[in-house]
Amino acid sequence: MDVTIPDIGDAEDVEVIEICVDPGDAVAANDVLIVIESDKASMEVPAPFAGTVDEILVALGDVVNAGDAILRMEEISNGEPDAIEATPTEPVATEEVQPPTADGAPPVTATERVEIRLPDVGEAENVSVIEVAVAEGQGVAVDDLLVVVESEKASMEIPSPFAGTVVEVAVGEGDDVEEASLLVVLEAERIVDFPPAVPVSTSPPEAQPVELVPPAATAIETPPETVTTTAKVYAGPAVRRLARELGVDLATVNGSGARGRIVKDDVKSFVKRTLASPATAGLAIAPMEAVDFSRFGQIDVVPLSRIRARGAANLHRSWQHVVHVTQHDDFDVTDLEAFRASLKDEAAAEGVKLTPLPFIMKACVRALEKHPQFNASLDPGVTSLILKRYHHVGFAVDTEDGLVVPVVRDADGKGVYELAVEIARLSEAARSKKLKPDEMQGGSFTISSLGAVGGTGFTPIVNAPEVAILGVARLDTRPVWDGATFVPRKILPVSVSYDHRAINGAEAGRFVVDLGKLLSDFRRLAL
Ligand code: CAO
Repeated sequence: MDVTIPDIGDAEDVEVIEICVDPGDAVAANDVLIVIESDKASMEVPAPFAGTVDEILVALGDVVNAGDAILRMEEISNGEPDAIEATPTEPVATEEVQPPTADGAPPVTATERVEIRLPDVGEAENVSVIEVAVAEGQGVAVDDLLVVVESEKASMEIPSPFAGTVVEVAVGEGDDVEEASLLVVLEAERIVDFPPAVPVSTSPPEAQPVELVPPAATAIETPPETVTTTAKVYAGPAVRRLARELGVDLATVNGSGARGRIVKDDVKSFVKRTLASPATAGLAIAPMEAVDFSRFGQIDVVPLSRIRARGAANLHRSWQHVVHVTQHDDFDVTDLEAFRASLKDEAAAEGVKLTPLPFIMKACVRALEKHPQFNASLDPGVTSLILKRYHHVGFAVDTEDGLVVPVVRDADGKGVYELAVEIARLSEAARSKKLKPDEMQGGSFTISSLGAVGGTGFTPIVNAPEVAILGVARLDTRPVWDGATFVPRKILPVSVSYDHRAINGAEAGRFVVDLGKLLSDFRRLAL
């Protein structure tokens, strides 16, 4: 059955900004399927019924309107998404069972101990409890959050399948768990439906077996880096993503939604309040005043794409946090260019476009290996430098929607041809909007090359939380004095911006000199 965009009021041409499910996923009614965003608001589109996702009919960035089909779902008739389920024990009725009355057998309440266990977590390994939202003795309603677990890729909320009282909390925050691990024991209330035609009896009838069908857990995409949350947080994926983008710790936000659920407006209000508070006012810059430029002449107003808007926020954050210093240099790459020219046809025959960038990336990785503080991040408290043993090198790609930074993973294990192929593949994926999220994450150093565009130099902004970035300008033939005469040499201007909190000036000088030696004489890579 097709699921369509519901009535979205006055909004038209809204953008799909998040797809929360994959084909094959089992979802419960009201689980978020996709998130759409107009220029005024974003809206989560929930599953109208429990079922299995057959096919997704939209892609990120698609523009949709009310009535458009977004995905195809197969309904599970009894509402039982069997792929995602807690594992209750056999229900055992207790003494609170009441006999039915003769006149219509009203439902009666029974309680039973139910063990809530970790559902199937797919191929996830290293699942740990990041949040325990209930305590022993606490009453819970259906769907109240019990526990949140997190793997390297996703976090998963385990809601209560029944109303009742928590009699045991079997896990604590930080515990490692696996499929079927006991999480919580509930004294669950359930309604016993007696058949209307049950004959009058003087003794209580046996309780009818009741199928205990917990609702599906809700998968929440998180970035690969570990998010540590200590307080109870009840928020959907879009809200968690917004909070991550804005750097808001959801544990400190009050939720105004049902059962204290945090909605996007809560996060936005929190940011506004924080910025306005005296504690942070000293850091805030006076806001730009809105100017009506049309008073001075004709204007066009072009809304920023999401990529551009997000990029702007990230750049601003880097600009404010990182203590930038930029070191400039000119490398003599005459020999490297001759080498590259000699390989160009041979590479082209293998379908490889050999630009200077893969050579530069190769040399960078070697320089990073020698100067690990450039392949690092500062912890947020600026108490330690986290040196990364991996070398995932990001590179800036200019797309029509704005700047995108795909990441070449394990660049240290790749040769120049492999790097060239990977750079071409990732920049093509970036331009055709086909980059996967994990192809833009985990970078440990970035290169921004404007060589094909032009210019003699620029000061790149560090791609925080990385601590250094290499800017490459256009290589040019210049007259260089060789001691006797001027000779034509190919000169590559570079600029390395770094976070002065992590790297001192002398270290930066040595890094740049070593990089220059590698690019001036590529044979050094063999040493
Ligand atoms: N000097 C002179 N010429 C250069 C050069 C340099 N530093 N770097 C590349 N070139 C040449 C290439 O050799 C190629 O020439 P041929 O077609 O004759 O071989 C031409 O410029 C085009 O190269 P390219 O752009 O196809 O490939 P690339 O490997 O140099 O770069 C990529 C790939 C994705 C980095 C680039 O296409 C791009 O998007 N650059 C913009 C990055 C950017 O916006 N940075 C700013 C970020 S800060 O706002």
